[in-house]
Amino acid sequence: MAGQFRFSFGPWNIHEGADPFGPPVRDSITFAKKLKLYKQLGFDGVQFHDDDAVPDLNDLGPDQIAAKAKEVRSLLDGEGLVAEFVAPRLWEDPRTIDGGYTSNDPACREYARRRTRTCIDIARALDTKLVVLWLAREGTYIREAKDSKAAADRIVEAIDDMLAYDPDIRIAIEPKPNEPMDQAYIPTTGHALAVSHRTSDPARVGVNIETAHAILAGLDPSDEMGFALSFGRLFTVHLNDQNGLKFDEDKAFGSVDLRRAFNQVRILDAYDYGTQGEFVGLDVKALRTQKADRATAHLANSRTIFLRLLDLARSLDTKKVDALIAQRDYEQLDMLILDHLLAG
Ligand code: 3MF
Ligand code: MG
Repeated sequence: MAGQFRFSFGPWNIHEGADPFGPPVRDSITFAKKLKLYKQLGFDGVQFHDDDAVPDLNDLGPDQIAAKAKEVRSLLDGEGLVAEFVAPRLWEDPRTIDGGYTSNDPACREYARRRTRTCIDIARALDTKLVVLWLAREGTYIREAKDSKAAADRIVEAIDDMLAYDPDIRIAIEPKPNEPMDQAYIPTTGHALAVSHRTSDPARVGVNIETAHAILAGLDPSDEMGFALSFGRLFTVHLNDQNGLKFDEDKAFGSVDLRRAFNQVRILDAYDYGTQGEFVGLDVKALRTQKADRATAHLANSRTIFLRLLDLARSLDTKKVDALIAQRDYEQLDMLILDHLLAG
């Protein structure tokens, strides 16, 4: 049991602190230097965007992309790390201004599909079969600007294209209700799994549940996880925290609501998350106010909180819990949990 969890984060989680209102406040750290920090911080897996692995990939040919990916693979090997997933970055290129798979422009839709196939090639070169789809701009600011029925059809078609392109690849859709868009087309786990069931191979299409994204949708992250676990489709998670309905904060795990974090750890542990190779992924941002020499503390702290909550999940007196459930004494159950969290 103990120690079975492996942790991952993406290189963007160590960053310069720029936000939409101000410039960077910390120096950049090279990718190779970031990789050296993973093991020190207690992490074994690296999450990638396609261009985290192969910068400027739109300007490179297939051989150059393959060579660069191979180089990154040996960097990983050298550090004893593995790639957890690769995600196509479909929100920066001018051809994705109006979305990728759901763009109204067929040339832009074709670009998004081509870029995704390249992302799959990179995933294979990095020896991972998992592709994460954060559908950043697949939505609208103006309701009448796109056809929501056609958008859902196009997302299904784009995923079918990926499944056909590589028979081994698995897709984890990362739902988020808004930001950057006013309304996203795949806002929740339920939407993602409904899409999954319309694809040619639903078993290969699951979800990446991010704590903050579930909260932004007004939902409880642990219930979202339970729903995905029930379908056998929780392929990965992006643990973090979020202080109410505002911009996506990516705060350290458990830093806003410990009990909500406890319940996420508890459901993951209860249903053997991790035993099929799933990573405990983090998506946490260093605060802009953090000085450079301590700007990785949010990662180590999030991992520590996960492990401490894991101890609490495992030491919870399940007999007492079951007895209170049998008596329908949920007030006392509430108190038992609060006592347990305070004592821990
Ligand atoms: C957006 C996110 C992203 C995605 C990442 C992987 C910065 O709100 O959470 O993290 O998780 O791009 O697709
Ligand atoms: Mg995320």
